[in-house]
Amino acid sequence: MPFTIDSARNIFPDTLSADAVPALTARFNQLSAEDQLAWIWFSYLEMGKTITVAAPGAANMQFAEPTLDKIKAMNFQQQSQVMCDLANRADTPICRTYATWTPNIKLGFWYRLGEWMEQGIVAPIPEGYKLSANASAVLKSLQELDSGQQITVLRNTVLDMGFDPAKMSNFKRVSEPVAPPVEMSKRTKVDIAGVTNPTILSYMNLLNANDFDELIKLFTPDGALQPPFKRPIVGKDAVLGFFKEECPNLKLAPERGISEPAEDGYTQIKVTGKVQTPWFGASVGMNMSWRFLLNSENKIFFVAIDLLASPRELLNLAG
Ligand code: 45D
Repeated sequence: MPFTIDSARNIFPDTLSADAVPALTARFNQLSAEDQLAWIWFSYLEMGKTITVAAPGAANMQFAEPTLDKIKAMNFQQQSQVMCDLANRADTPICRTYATWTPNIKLGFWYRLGEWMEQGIVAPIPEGYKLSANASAVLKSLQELDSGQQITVLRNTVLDMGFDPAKMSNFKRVSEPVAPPVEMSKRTKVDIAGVTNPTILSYMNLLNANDFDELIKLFTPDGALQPPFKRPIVGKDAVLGFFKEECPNLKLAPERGISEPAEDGYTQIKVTGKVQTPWFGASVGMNMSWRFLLNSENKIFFVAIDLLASPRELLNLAG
């Protein structure tokens, strides 16, 4: 029987992903809006002791700027209300605008608010605010995770805020302009122990070069990509859109892999290694795996990207 997207999701079933991330995100979502904001503030401060967030690029900020200006002009009480509305996913103009932004615009927006809170321009979390027992327990669980898992939880909490796009009739996504691909002479090449397949090497090298128009040519027309903890994104157009919105300036550092024949002339390849996000650079190396299913023409029919449960999983290449 030929592969379907659903059956492809099960290749290399022994891959252990970081279940603690969705579990903690779900617990976070049960907290009150006040607790959520204070929780993010405390975890952000806590993380800041060991890792630093890089300032967002101007491209990520231009669409958030008008909203930020409005918030800056408000009094503390109104500012606190806006932040609570975002956490409550309320139906307000700002929550609707927020819903149209890409993840990087949302993160840039909160980055700026965080700076302003520190500088006293935006209402801070009240001094002496005491987290509920529940929120403290969630914070403690976060502290027990590795830094790659911590920043993923933090990213999730920010992305889930704002009005629900599914409830918006005239929803139109706002994306920042895509950065041009890295110049040929400045491109890097990965080496993967155990993998010489040119499609896999090109996938890594083209993604590292932000060359998404070439990258998408490696996929079959009905090909799919499954990001960590997400449903597969199906079809070339949708996958290309995702690359342009969420993948600029990632750094993929695959280390090792295994390649095996599968049914119908397909090949399944698992690769493990590190990924850096531009937000944290080399200070956070996320332990990741890629599970590829290539058709007989060496085109990508499916790839799942997983955040791994532990560094030990980097060595788990069992089919
Ligand atoms: O509420 O091969 C305050 C794919 C307090 C593509 C605050 C990939 C109040 C294919 C502090 C102000 C993309 C899948 C808030 C590979 C308040 C592929 C602010 C993987 C919110 C490899 C909080 C890519 C702030 C991966 C500013 C895995 C928080 C990328 C900032 C992962 C948090 C990227 C930030 C991650 C988190 C980025 C900046 C996990 C960034 C996380």
